[in-house]
Amino acid sequence: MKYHQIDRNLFIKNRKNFAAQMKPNSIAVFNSNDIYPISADSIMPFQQHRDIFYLSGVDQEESMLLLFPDAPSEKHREILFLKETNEHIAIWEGEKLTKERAFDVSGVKTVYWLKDLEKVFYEVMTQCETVYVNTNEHYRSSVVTETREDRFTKWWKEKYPAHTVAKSNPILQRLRAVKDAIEIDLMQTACNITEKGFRRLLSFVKPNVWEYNIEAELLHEFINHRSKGFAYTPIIASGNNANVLHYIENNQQCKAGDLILMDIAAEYANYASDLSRTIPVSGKFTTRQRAVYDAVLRVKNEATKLLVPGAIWADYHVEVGKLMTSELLGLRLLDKADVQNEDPEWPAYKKYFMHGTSHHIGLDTHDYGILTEPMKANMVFTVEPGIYLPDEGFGIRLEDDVVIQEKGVPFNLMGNIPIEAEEIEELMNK
Ligand SMILES: [Mn+2]
Repeated sequence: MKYHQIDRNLFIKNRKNFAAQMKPNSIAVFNSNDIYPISADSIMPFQQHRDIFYLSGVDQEESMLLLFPDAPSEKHREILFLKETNEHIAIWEGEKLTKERAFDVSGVKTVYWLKDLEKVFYEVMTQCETVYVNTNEHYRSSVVTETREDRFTKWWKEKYPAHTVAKSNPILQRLRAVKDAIEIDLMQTACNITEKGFRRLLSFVKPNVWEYNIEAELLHEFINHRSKGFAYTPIIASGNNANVLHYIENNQQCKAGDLILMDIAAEYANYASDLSRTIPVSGKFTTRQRAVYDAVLRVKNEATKLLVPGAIWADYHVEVGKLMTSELLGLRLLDKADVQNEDPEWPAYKKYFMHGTSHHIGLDTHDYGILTEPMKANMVFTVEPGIYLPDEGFGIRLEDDVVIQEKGVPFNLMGNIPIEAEEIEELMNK
């Protein structure tokens, strides 16, 4: 792990909060992700499942966390099962968690090796009535592989068919959506690393650089600051590529006079940041580009103010739609008739701004959070309006990550990252 060790009090609190929601005499289990194969003996870099990470800080494959708040034996209230390590294994596999290190990282006192799992699990299962299963109910999820969690669920259901099941996911969706101060610090670190990458670009971008040159500059800066790299596949889209919303080829040359839309951000300690900026290849916006840019920025600034405790995500989007409609009228991209005759299911502004304005962000870039429930303080959202103009050869999106406050406007974790057109131009021409 490149990141500094996280204060384990975060994980201790997270487990306490989860356990407080569990039914009497129940257990909950959380498994690591698998390491996914490529072919031959090639593998993908490991990415820990965010739920076991959230509840334990264990960032290692083949791990399992078991919570049993009503366990008759106190040492079984929290258990970690880990892949065995010793000095011998360490020579071949590199550093893995010892039982002492696992406690140090997670605060879980009882740590078994995986070879003891069946025996300990049998004892625990004879003492509990309900098992919390960790299914993935994220609103955007579409998973085709069988996860380690799925395999474990199949295994115990076959072996212990008489237990009741309950769902972990709704509890985690609600807990993970509201960030602890320790998490907000980690997210601020991710945003600060992103800022360093973006500032590096402002002096680097010139006509004829290639989109992948920009990607390489960012990755250099991110890894140099203890990030694993991009929090999500970066979008570096010059000219009309900006109008392909999920453009990730990043293989074109940036031409003088064009804009580059970049949706690029670092992760830190598995926490995501999510930034979008749009800059002129030549270091100067044209009058038309600038007019559209400022319109997007005004929508972003006004939309941010609507993220307050009690707001409902869908209603917020209706309000942002009104802000955007008024800007598009100002830019003469829409006229009054377009708005009067609009389909309420697909309002006129969606012709130029067809994606959502905000999503939860945290351990996942599109983080947990139940969108039909009112917003709360310490939820972290992106704000990312855009205007896409294929006929004019450019698209603009601006995006920051903000923390909802108990009172007043959200705190912008990206408040130090240049966004005003003048400042961008000035830094590019220095
Ligand atoms: Mn985003």
